[in-house]
Amino acid sequence: MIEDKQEGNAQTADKVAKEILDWGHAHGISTAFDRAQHLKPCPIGHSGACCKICFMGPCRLVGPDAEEKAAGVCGATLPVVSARNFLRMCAAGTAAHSDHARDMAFTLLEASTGEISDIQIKDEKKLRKVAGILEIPTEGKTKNELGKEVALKILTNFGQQKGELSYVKRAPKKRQEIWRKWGIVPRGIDREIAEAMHRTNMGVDQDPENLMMAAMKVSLADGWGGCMLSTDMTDILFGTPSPVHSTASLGVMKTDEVNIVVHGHEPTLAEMIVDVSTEKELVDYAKSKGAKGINLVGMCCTANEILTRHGIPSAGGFLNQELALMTGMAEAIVVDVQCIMPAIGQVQKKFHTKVITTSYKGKMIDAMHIQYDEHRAKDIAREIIRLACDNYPKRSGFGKMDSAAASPVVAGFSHEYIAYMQGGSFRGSFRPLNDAIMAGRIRGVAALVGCNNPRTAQDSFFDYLATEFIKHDILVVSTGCGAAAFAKAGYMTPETALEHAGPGLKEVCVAIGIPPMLHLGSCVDNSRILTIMTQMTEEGGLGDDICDLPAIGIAPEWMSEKALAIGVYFVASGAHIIFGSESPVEASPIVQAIKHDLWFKRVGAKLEFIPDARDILVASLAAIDAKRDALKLKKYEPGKFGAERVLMTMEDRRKLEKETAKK
Ligand code: NFS
Repeated sequence: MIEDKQEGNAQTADKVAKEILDWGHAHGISTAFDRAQHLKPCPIGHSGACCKICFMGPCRLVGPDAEEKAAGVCGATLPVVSARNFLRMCAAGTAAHSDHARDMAFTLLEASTGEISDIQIKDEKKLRKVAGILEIPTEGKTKNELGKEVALKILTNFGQQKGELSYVKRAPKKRQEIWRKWGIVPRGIDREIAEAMHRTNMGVDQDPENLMMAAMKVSLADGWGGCMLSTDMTDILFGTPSPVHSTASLGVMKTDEVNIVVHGHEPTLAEMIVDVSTEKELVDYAKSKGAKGINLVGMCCTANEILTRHGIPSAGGFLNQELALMTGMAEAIVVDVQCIMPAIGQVQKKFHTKVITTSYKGKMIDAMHIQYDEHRAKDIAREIIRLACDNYPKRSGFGKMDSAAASPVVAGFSHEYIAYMQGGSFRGSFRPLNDAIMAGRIRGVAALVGCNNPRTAQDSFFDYLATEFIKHDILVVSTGCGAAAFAKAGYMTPETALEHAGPGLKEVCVAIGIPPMLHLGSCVDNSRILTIMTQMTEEGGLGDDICDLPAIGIAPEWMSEKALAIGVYFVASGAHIIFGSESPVEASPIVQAIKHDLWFKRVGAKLEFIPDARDILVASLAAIDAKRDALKLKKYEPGKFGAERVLMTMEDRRKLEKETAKK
């Protein structure tokens, strides 16, 4: 598949998606996979050399010696233009995650004050923990009193004008000092986004270094702001995930049930649909329309949210959305915000599927709109389900109608659960993982995250890198569409460790009964990886800052501005990050050097773009081994480990917990 991709032959490594694509080709339906082949990217914009921030242009800074000689009408040079474009992408990504977080904060507030009756705080333990981090006294307060205070405090993080975001202090001490030294501590989320837009306006910031430091600052507002806050509030409201079994791929669609696909990002409406979809009255309604029941499935990050909390099957990531309609079995696809292809409005016309938009922020001309209102949350969820049921008899028979096999998946590895599985409720910590890394049993950790992009054969880079990593004893953690890729491929089961993992990683996975690839949730849950890295650092033995850890982050098939913001906040947090594809600032060697060398000098990490999957693997292994060397850890040799504390098995843990509970 990697060879196919290099030759430009294959469109996907997802077997079920391929069957549907083939069916589409036979029936004259083109999708993003086909459009990507026909529509070549503009090489000028693709490499960051196009400036369109004012109406004297667009100015396209091309030609030999463009970096030295070319300039826009205003005199903006190529490095300024590239850095400005880059900063704007990071600001947009930050805005998306953070606006989602803002909505979660209002939901938490209204759930706490009782203005919303359909949603209640589910994880009080986490609420109290978060309140502690926010320095809100918890003594003697009810969960709703506390929920209100937490929500209000979080809301101040958006409009705060001075000072530091509340969660900055969750980072390792050394990291905080680095941020303060370089002036990149985010003050308020909205302030950083607005300032980034101002600075990139015509005639403001004209220093590429300064612009690229601002990219780190706004992205930090995403990671330690929007994303982390959103993860915490979602856990508080809907529960902190722990492992659940489910299935993944477009094979989750059922031929004889009402299929409802929930797609997008904000989990609130999806949670309501999950809640009411099993109500007898609704199931009977589905049956009255000739269906055997209601089959709810997720897509993109909404899928990850309801998969990790409820075990709802995932129909896959970003590139599967048009294909879900092409099954001819989707009665409704319910969308809110982000990563929703305008194309589904067109594809729907060929099928009976109803595309239902639910956010005033994200309407589509060809869709029907049912505005989500949390004050009537469950009623709206019921209305949507009934509508889908009404649509069931309208199936035309056109579509790739047969149910393909879906892969088994174990998902739901929150950072809390990962600590728990390394020692139970009373001794949960990251010590065993750190010890296993120090001893060379586990070589390092790789986060394989981010989107699919039809310019890469779907999932091919993910599949190749993940299987190679675990073969080399590298534990893989994943979120977003990357996690969906592994779930669809059937890699997220404990059995994968037996089949594919190297000897050290296999031992660890077998001892605690986990897959070698851990599903951590949606893209905002990349913040869980920040927390894990911080906890590993604080645990001791692997340096005292995130940049010391033998770890790598990779977004091999990225496409979204959100992915870029995530990549940059990880770099600013000290993690070495590699993106697949060409660099969006390729045209400017000066800006390339800034995100590589200058960032490395200042924050101890860099952002690389490497188009070839095999080169990504080589660079990743080298980076992990270099970190091991710098820490003077035992040289990694497959099958040869140093002494280390033995991990508790599940059985030991249960025994210990019983004994401790007795006491
Ligand atoms: Ni992330 Fe989620 Fe997927 Fe990319 Fe889009 S769904 S927020 S941006 S495409 S991983």
